[in-house]
Amino acid sequence: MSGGAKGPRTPPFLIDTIKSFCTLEGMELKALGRHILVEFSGCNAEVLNDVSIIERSMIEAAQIAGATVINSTFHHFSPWGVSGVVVIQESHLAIHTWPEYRYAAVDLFTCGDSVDPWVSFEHLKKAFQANYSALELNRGSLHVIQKSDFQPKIMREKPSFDLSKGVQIERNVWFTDKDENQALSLRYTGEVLFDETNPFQRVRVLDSYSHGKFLAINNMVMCTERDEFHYHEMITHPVMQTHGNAKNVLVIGGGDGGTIRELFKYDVENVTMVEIDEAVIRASKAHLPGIASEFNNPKLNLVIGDGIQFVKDAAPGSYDVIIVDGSDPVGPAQGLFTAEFYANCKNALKEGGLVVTQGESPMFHEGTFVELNQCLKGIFGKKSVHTMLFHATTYPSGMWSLQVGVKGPSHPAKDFNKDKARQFSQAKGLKYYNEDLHTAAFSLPTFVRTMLGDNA
Ligand code: SPD
Repeated sequence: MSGGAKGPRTPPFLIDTIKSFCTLEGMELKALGRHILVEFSGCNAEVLNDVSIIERSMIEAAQIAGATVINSTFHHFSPWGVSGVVVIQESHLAIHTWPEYRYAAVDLFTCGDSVDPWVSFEHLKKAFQANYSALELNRGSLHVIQKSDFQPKIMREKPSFDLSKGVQIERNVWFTDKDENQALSLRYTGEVLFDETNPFQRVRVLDSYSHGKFLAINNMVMCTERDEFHYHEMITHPVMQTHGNAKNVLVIGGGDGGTIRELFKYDVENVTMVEIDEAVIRASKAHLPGIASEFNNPKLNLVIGDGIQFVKDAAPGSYDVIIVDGSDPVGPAQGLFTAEFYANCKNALKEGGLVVTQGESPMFHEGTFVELNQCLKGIFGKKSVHTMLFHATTYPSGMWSLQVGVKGPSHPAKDFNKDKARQFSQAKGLKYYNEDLHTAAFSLPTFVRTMLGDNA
């Protein structure tokens, strides 16, 4: 069977194999199983690179054909491609994809006559928007093999699962945040709670086994329910405690809501948040309510727009604290890593004000980490830029930085009220930040000091 623009040709050795096994017209051959080898070509390359879509399509293909799914395991490769198997009570469905060739090799193998593998084939053809060629083989032809009087020493008394109770599919599908050489992976349920691609970026909410639901932008983890407090407490409290009396605060980015949740633990007059992508807010409100809990706060001035332009247009001396809670420097966040942006931030700060920005990782993005530090030093002066490290357990490498620029003489590691910081963190039930960690976060390992030229 073949279709589409150009079906791959069948190699001669395969034709011989097929001839010896397959059902010939007019002759009834009995066999143990049916095996369809499918060549899907001209597929949608994005689909072939998306482990979630492929896993879901393969499971659906099994179920639509009437198979009983036992479990599945899917993996995506770097830099692209997906491999996976759905194990069914009637055998298996397997796939390997080459998005760069818009090609997928698929095996659909079913035993007995209760499942029609061509139904699975039809489903996948549509899902991958593919041209195809396919060959059906009978496996275990009863012309070739005979049943023996095999008597196992130990008979299985019961099936390994009780079909009357239904079968819990065990899925093994992973989200990976990576560059060419390093990665952080979270196993997730396979359910896609939110998935939208807009002109800015792709926004997803997935449900991981170890860290709860998580927000991903462009294949990078932004925050997980389990460890988001590390990041959101550390991007907020050291600068707020250092300032001591911030009333007007600006947040650039931060659409998941975690940073404003922390800010509203203070007696602020107003918080302006400028998020370029409303989909991030919508996804977080719908699926991460524990993080997106303060969007109805009357002191919030929410602006959906370009934070870079907003800071450029801001009146000088408007804010006590500016928090740059952006994504990594790809897509719309790129402009958050420029000298022009931080010069505008400095201009928008009051005297004594502080800007803090997520500063990437000295172990994962060494280049960006150092460049951002140099960029801030160029704007605020060498002595007025300070780097914190904290544990970001779901960002690649687990070691993340926050970089602070101060418009004034204060030193954030030293000039804060330790007693107030202790009382505040206890009263508010903070889980990461405390008065000791405030100072400790600014103590850098020697190799990081060296990277930043701070050893001299
Ligand atoms: N690599 C991840 C860096 C993400 C920084 N922003 C996270 C947003 C959480 N509010």
